[in-house]
Amino acid sequence: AARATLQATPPYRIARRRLRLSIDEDGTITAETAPAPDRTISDAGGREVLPGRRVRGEDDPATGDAAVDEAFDGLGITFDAFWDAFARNSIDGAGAPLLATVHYGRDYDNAFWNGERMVFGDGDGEVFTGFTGSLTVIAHELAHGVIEAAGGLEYQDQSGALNESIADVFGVLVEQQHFGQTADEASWLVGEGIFTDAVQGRALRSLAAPGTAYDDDILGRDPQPGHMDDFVVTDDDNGGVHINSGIPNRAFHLCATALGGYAWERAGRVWYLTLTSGTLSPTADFSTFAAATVAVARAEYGESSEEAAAVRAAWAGVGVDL
Ligand code: ASN
Ligand code: ZN
Repeated sequence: AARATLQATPPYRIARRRLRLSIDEDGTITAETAPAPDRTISDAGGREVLPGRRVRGEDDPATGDAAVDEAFDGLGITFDAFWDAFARNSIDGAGAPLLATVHYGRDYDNAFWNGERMVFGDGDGEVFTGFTGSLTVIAHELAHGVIEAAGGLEYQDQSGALNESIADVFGVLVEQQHFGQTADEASWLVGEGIFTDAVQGRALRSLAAPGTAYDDDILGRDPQPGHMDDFVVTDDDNGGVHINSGIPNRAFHLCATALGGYAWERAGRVWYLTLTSGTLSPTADFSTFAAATVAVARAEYGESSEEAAAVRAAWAGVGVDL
């Protein structure tokens, strides 16, 4: 008797879409096509020159270089999370390629989005290890691209702190989706796992408790406030964009934990729709953004919905007036 074997390795790639099969509790199989990422990882070889040498494309196997493969995998996870949670197809919503450079600079203690690609340092080995070692950092940098594509938030003062905060929110949401964690189960940490053992600290930032992520001899104490009473006025860091982001970060955490369940489903959806509404000014301050989230929650869930109430209470909890 003839025997036919259909061999294909999932995910099935047809053009740049994948067929995904899922099975629910009562055994119903659903087939859907989802967009696939288009990743290119380059290697700067320890120089601060972009893009560096192309080392892995979408259909290439793992390279064995941890930074290259972590970037590749992290970008894929982030791409899928944005699609699954918000039906967003890549950075621009239209399938833009995902470009990343690793091994950027020597002892380079940072990662960044430069307007067209994500760039990751290896860390100095004293304080930081490689920045691709954290999924939340990879998702944070990709989220900067999403924020820019959505109309942008000027990287200065409160709009800059919102830009940082929204990148952190998506950073943690991607991780929560990847691990299937509810708001109560999640760590709410950004940049866990990239400190060396010499550092007294859990992560770069905590959305749940800004100001408590680290307290270290070299790094000092995590400077983030979690309430407007402690807003930091400074000229450093574009007006403290990585400091005052603690305030909207904690507002998101308050909202997500008040609602419970998966944070990306309701709190995350409200933040995402606010960002992508097309009506958010690039110079929006905390109050403007807060009012916009409340308006979105009311429109999406109803004037007197639990969601609208949770969003309002969250901003009140961090001292941001609507
Ligand atoms: N790691 C930082 C960030 O993505 C780099 C920067 O300040 N641009 O926010
Ligand atoms: Zn950032």
